[in-house]
Amino acid sequence: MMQVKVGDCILEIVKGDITEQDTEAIVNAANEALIPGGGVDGAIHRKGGPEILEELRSKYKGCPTGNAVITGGGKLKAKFVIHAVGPVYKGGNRGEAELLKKTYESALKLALEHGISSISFPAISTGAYRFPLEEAAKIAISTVIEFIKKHNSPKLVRFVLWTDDAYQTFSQVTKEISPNLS
Ligand code: AR6
Repeated sequence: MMQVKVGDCILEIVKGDITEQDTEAIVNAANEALIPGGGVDGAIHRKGGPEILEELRSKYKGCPTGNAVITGGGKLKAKFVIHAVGPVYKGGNRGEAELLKKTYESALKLALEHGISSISFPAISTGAYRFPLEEAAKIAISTVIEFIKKHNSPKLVRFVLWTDDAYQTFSQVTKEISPNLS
């Protein structure tokens, strides 16, 4: 586990399962159709129960890449799930980096609008969507730091990494970026 202070806020890097987090919100790595798939998405819907999908169906038609929508957390510990749609990686020349940044910003903006003070993120796009891990980590960490510096919120942002490789990469990138924090 690793913690870094950013102003009054805390950025945390942990290894674990996003569905077990007790932060007010957790973020889902969703798809544009908002139809449950595998990975994080599958785990959230399995553990959270059918009401999350019912709410998605009744409120939203879908969600374009780079955007996010919010529902309740169903049976999860988290009160809210923010469903964020990251880009499919297609070689790196199709705006994937900008879209991944926008995805994190969209999720953080929704959190701000709902007064959410603690949130957990997975490594969006690094599974089925094949975004290279190190580049994804640099974008994820720098975008979160930029946002919390600007808004002084959320008070806690936790990255929850499933694999050793993802945990090591996110920790290393945070170490490289954090000395520049003031
Ligand atoms: N907790 C935290 N991280 C996890 C967990 C978990 N329980 N399970 C997997 N990961 P992915 P994507 C990691 O594929 O790449 C779905 O089918 C995993 O090791 O969940 O954005 C959706 O419906 C990887 O590092 O999301 C979409 O169609 C990271 O979470 C599509 O996949 C993201 O992997 C989205 O693909």
